[in-house]
Amino acid sequence: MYNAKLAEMFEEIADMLELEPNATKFEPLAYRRAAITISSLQEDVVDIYKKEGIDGLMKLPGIGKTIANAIKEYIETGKISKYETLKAKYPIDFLGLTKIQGLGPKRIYKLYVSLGVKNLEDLRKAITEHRIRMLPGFGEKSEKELEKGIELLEASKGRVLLGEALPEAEDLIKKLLSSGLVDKAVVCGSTRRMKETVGDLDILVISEKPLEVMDYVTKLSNVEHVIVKGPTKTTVWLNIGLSCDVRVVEKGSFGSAMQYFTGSKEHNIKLRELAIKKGYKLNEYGLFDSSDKNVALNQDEHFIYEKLGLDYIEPEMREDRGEIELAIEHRLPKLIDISDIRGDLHMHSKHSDGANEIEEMVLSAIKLNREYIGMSDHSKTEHVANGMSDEEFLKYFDEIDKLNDKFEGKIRILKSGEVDILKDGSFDLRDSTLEKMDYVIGAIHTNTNMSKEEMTNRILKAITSNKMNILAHPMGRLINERKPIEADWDKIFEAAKDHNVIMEIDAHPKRLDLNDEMILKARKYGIKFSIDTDSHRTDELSFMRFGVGTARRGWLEKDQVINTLPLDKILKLFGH
Ligand code: DGT
Ligand code: CA
Ligand code: CA
Repeated sequence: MYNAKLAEMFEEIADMLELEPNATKFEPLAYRRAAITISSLQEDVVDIYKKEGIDGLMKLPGIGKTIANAIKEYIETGKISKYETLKAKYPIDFLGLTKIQGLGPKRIYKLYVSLGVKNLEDLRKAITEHRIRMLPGFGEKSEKELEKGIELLEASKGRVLLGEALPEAEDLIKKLLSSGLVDKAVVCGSTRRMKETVGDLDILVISEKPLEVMDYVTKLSNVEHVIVKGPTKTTVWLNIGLSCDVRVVEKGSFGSAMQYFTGSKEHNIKLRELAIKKGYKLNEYGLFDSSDKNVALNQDEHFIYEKLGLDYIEPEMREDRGEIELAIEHRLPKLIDISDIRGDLHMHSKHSDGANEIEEMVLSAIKLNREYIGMSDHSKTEHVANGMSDEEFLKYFDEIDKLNDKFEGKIRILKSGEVDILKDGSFDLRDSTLEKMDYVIGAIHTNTNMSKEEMTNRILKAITSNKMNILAHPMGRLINERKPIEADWDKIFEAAKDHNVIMEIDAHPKRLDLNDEMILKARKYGIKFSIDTDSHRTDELSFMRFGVGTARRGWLEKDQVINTLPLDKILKLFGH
């Protein structure tokens, strides 16, 4: 798949255009939009181009003639001349450097011009030699922050977001299944467990023609190079910057192999110990009794758990966090399922930093069979996100009223806002504006470096004000990029329980916030959760599954998640 590579090139073109004195403001934006469109496409751009040509490409949101032609050029020649020209002028690794918190194209260029920094390696050296603190506009504080940014990046090295890994795995599986060479192909490992980041993909295949399968895999357009190729296991490096193990197994061992390669390792170790206690040997080939007979031959995973005296454990729970003990006692939670979801309470439109009109978001939600959605654009403190004033919110609500008339019987659009919780714990909108909302989402975006005590008090004040219904992305982290805020979560969850404030599970693959561990902690307080996509464009409404996966990793059941409720019940919950 060229999608990921192209998206990266467009991002870099945008970075470089931002430095071009005679480029308009619109140009870099257009390339960034195109990058987002392409990276979230389900289909390979090559396939779109082959089927429908330039016109097919131009039908994609945010892709005009210039960019469609650039895609064509890349497919045909492997190069984009605009990229080459700019790159000759700015020989800098923007992709690597922009991953560091606090570094945008302009600052990167400054570092290049004054210190010759071209990549991460150079940057690290400049920090060690204390050359950055001497630079005007940087100083000692910046130098230390860049150092921290590099540490964060190193800690996450090589792990790719679930939001990128899962669609890639699905694409590979689709191709394998359509190759005519395989009977079955599934994804296992951390991807199947819906872990927020993935170290490598693990794909399991049944086939009578393993050699041909491996030939087929190594030639796929997703593959950058082959790491090892063998008849039972092949490892390839994918264009998206992730390695992938493909294993071909015997038909009779498929269930056992699926159980084994789904992991986690810790879960498997405990399960194997249990098997030994019961007189069995468990491995990727089967479950063997004392006479070495595979009792799980031709059986599925469910059989293995049952044979060991356990209830079936869903993949998202297999982390050795107490699930095996519960399965023995038949006390496992019945996990929430994506089909339980009825609404989506957090999304943006062009009224703040979203890419689509409210109506486009509504149509997209109808396609997903949502019974209701909540429009929740930003409030005024979020200048960069084009946040709205009190007056603008009133017009926003008028537009929602009109759309509710238009879509009556099809979907209900709820009025909300992602309202900034200021430094002192107050909101940046008037009470009269908040009262016009069906429910209020509070969020922290500014002054995120407060001390733990100050931050806790700020959030507690917002919770106890009784003006807020949902706390958005409570931890405020961006996976691999921005650390979570510091706060006393026990106090916050306790107050949330007392004041009926709902904790969000933001389903955006960069956020997944609350994360699994925090959900496990929060659920003990008996509070409720809302799984929201925080969509900024129509195609992001499908992020719901990542939020549901995270909720399942946090052991949540349907009745702990408010957006599984029908419309009337959810309105009642919000006090209407
Ligand atoms: P990742 O790739 O770091 O995101 O995490 P996983 O869980 O996908 O780990 P990976 O790819 O190393 O291995 C896939 C599965 O194979 C793992 O979840 C469980 C199984 N596995 C791997 N190594 C071992 C092992 O040494 N013992 C046991 N019992 N299982 C293992
Ligand atoms: Ca893996
Ligand atoms: Ca692996």
